[in-house]
Amino acid sequence: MSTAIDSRLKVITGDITALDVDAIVNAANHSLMGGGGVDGAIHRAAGPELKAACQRLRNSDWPDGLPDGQVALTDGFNLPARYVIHTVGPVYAKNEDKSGLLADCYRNALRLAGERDCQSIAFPAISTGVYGYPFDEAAQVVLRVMEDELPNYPALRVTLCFFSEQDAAAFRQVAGRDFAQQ
Ligand code: AR6
Repeated sequence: MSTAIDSRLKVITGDITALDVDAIVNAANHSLMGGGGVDGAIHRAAGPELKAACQRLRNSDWPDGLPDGQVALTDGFNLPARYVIHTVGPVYAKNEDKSGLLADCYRNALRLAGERDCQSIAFPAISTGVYGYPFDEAAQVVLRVMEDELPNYPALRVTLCFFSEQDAAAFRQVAGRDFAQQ
């Protein structure tokens, strides 16, 4: 069954660096200095100015690194997106519930996008790659945050950008419904 937020939620498969949205979210690490996965792709596509901007953020606001669940904003430089919202997802641990930290990534990114008057934001599947979060558990967290938070940002459209059709299908399966794809 669709819900009230579905008219503002898209689920697509593709490369987040190509999206023409106001902000894309980066699944970064504490250092903010780049890495593999989507982080590496975003740094490559944005160009070296992104790393320099991240270094400035480290020097000014986050000398000890960006903690799990927190967010930091830079420009998008060579990306179509105006902003990159960097966040650090939790590393999955079997015996510890880190769903609150994963929810914080999404919640804080939405808040920052709202503060910057963004009308569109795209998220990758934070923590579900190198950081090992089981996809279905992460999908449940994402759905819950969207259902709770999107009503607070009536002007914001959200794209969940999965890297494989298999992940997009798994998300639809967890949600029990289809979503717009474009
Ligand atoms: N567009 C969209 N999604 C992508 C792209 C892309 N271009 N590239 C990969 N993904 P990961 P994490 C998907 O590992 O688990 C980095 O080294 C990927 O298939 O990028 O939060 C950081 O520096 C997966 O579904 O992020 C950190 O050290 C999802 O993005 C660490 O990895 C997230 O996978 C963060 O790990």
